[in-house]
Amino acid sequence: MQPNRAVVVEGVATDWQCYQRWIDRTVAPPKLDVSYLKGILPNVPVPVADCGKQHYNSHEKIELALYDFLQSWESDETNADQRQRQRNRYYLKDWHLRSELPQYSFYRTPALFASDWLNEYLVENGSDDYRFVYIGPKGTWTAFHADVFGSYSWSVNIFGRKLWYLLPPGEEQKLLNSRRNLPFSVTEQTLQDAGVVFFSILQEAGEAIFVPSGWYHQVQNVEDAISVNHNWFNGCNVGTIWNNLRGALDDVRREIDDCRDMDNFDEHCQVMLKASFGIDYADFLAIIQYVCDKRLASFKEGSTVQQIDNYVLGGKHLMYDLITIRNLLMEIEEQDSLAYYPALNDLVLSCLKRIEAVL
Ligand SMILES: O=C(O)CCC(=O)C(=O)O
Ligand SMILES: [Fe+2]
Repeated sequence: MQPNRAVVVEGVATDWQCYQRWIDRTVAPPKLDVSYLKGILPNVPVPVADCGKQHYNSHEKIELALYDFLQSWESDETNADQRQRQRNRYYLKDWHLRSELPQYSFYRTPALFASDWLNEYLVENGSDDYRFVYIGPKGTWTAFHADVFGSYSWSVNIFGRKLWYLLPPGEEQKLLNSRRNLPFSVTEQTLQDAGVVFFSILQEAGEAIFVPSGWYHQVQNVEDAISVNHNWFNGCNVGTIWNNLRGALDDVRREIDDCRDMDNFDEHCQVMLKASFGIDYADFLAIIQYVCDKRLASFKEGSTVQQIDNYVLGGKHLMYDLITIRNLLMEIEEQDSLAYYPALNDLVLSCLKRIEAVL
């Protein structure tokens, strides 16, 4: 994670409940066990991308009832051309199944990815998380993008195969058009023609892909495929997230510079930052403060820190987290980034004081 390089990790999912039970591997070829899923999951509305329709730089999103989606998945067997085409358009993705059914533990985050400040904070505070399920028939795909905030992502494939194109940060610049827009989709040919350095990875069931911060990627389900994925950040990339957040605020300020003299200009900028980037300064610092105080409390009391999925934070890792947060907050102070936000600046200073008291 620290060198921000992509990694494939094998054999991380074979003991997962979803790996073992969602797929009927007694038939050839193996297939999704739709009747089992209908038996354990309620007929909830699920988010579905229509891969036949472009909406800005991604696919149009609709909502379907889970059982209707699963029904169309099964229509495979009919072989009727039209139904087949319909089936292979709809991609169930970004489904918060884990938070919707918290008592159903169908997987456990691989230990390698257990240090996750974002979901640790969101889950423990009852907020919307970044833990998703993807169920995509062959031919569905995710358009060219980099992940939210510049977060890491891990994606574990539990069924089928996915083809990934992954670009180290900066390589995407070679694809900008004359209006400085990135393409909606890429092919191996367009990447090669543009002289882009990229990795092409065929991900098998049971394998995890670690997508580092700021790596653009495009993903295609070359077979019916099912995956679990988290977006997150931790001590290794929190500085990148902060820099991206700061950059996004700069963009907002530039965008509405002509309104600089209005009342509450700086607060307006934060509202727009949240709308465009997903979080604002207060959200980001609330996560940092929460992670920091949880570790400080355990440091003082000698108790353990629970991370996501009941992983326990080791003593050296705890120190690493605290030192990383101290360095980040000192950098924020040196940059004078919170000059317009005195309440947030006070929060940072008091956090720093609490860390300095124990380090
Ligand atoms: O599997 C997909 O379709 C997309 C996954 C993705 O973009 C990610 O894990 O960051
Ligand atoms: Fe992604």
